[in-house]
Amino acid sequence: MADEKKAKAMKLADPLNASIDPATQQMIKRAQELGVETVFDRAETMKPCNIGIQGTCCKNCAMGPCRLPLPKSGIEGEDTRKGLCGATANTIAARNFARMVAGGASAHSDHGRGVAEVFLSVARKETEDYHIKDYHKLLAIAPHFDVATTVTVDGETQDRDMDEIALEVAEKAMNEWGKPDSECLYIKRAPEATYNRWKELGVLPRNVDREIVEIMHRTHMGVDQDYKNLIKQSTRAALADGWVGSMIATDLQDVMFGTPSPVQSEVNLGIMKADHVNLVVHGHEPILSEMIVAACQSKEMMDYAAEKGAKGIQLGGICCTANELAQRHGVPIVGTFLQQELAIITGACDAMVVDVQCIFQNLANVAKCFHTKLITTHPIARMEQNNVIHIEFDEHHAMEDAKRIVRMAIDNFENRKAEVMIPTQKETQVVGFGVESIEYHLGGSFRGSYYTLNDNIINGRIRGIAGVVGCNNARTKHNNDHITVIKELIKNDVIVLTTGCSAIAAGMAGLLSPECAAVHCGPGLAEVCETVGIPPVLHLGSCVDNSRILLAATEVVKAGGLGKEIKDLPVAGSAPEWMSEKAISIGHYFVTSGVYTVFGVTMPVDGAPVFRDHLYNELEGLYGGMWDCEPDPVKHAQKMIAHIDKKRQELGIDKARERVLMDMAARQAIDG
Ligand code: NFS
Repeated sequence: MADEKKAKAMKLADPLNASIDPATQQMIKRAQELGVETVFDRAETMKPCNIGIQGTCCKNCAMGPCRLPLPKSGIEGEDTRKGLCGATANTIAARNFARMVAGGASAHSDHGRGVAEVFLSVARKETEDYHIKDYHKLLAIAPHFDVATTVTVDGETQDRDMDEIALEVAEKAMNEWGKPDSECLYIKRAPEATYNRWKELGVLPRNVDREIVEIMHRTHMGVDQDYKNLIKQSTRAALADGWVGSMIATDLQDVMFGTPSPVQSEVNLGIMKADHVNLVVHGHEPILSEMIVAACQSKEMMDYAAEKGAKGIQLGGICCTANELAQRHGVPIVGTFLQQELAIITGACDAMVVDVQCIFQNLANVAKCFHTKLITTHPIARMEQNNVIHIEFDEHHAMEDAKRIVRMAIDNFENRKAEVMIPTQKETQVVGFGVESIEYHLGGSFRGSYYTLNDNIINGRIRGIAGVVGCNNARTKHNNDHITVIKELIKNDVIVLTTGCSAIAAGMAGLLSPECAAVHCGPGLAEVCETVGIPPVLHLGSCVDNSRILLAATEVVKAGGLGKEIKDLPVAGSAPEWMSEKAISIGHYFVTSGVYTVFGVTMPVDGAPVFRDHLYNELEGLYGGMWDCEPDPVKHAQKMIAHIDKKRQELGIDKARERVLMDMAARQAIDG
């Protein structure tokens, strides 16, 4: 009876309004037919809290929660709103913002620490399952940890022993999280002028853990009550995320699992196969999923699957695990963050293996309605529901654990209960660009460098560079804002670098293929893409790989002609459908690295207009970058383009673009 009432109270999503993707629409409908609830339906039933959304609800002590919404009529004269302790709306919103940065930075950085720990076991030769795959990358990153790659013996310079280098890199990397003195070594990877700016402003991170802990201290009741000072600490923690924790995660993953280079793959629910064992990996850390790839490819597992009547094993990924596996192995991507429940609702998901971050607890409830085995693997991320299996993954017996998981999926193949319904939609995509491959592709085969990219920016064929990243959010139409923003940018000759679920969305819409340049790009960008054979939207990996975007921008600065800092470049950042605390940390390190960054949906700052002005305007005077929020995706992209044009003008290269476009029009007129 109670259940019936609940079912009646539950509103259902309109599939056509919920997503722009036909496969997603089809599966939402399917879920509703089967009576299985999804995030799309819950978003209809539960609306966000009107005060929380403004950022002005404080629950940091038990005298509250104190709620300070902005009066409908706005504030006239002095803002007298305060909590029981006297905390102003600015303090409350800034504390909440800082805690989001802390949450996001800790998620990325703890992932980085996990990678560094595995790398330390590799360097100490304590594991047989992981190895160094890319020695070249190891040698490239060693100097950034102040690790020498050569030694002088009898006055002669010799290469240093690789094992020694690896061990020292591993130890120095681990130190970045908790060393007692000075500053993080990796922060020096930023352009020199930016590093000096941070030093002057007093925001150089000391070590990753300390900056996160200090946010928790400062935001405790009765500590930091100056929104500018709170944001200064948020800057330290966010820089520690982007330039240290996340960057080390990316680099050491490349060293152990290989630096990505462009590879073809497929994306969307249609990659699942009815006659195969479907194993879906979901989460973030490639430590586990790399082993699962190897296990799935082993003859032992393939034979076992055949024995059980399956035509093979189809491995697929969701969220950033998907990006990690796609960029290194071409493993197909099942979908974005919002499609995780839908993968199970196909009825063909024999096992879903999760590690950390972005995992819906409702997966367990959905899995109950099907035969799917839901397997948690990480000691810090377990689920309370009793149908969830926990297999704790350990780098010391990684392959054994991976095989156990794959075997469990194969054994489950014959247990499918519901009728299988897999949408047919899937797209071909090219993924796996990185700092190194952009250099190679845009530098041409004779000189690998960023000069050619810079030349094309200076001569105006490429108007600027945009980073479009981040999540999906059930408060917006799935993928709509990502795709609208990206299309608007490339139509205006802005090349797009993408990561995370935004990258998956781009793949699903066919924007990660070189062929799409002719259809969607402005004439300048189309010409560059066609000449070098790249897509106008470059997939740079997972969310920790936003560090690749920072480094690509740094390379552009180094190649010359476009200013001394990232803030001088014609670049802009965007997270059109963000939802996670990680996105706030990413946004803040982009802003304080000098990038104008626009978020979609909403920003939890509207209840504190003075604090909002600090983020949206005042930060530009300090760092050259600033925050903005624009939920309308076309206006969102236009704001980014306006900023890019402002930077072109400041650099004195605005006229070049007019010339190049005129040339092209003139040329087309002749051709025609
Ligand atoms: Ni990024 Fe990756 Fe996706 Fe958002 Fe979640 S998967 S780390 S947080 S939802 S982009």
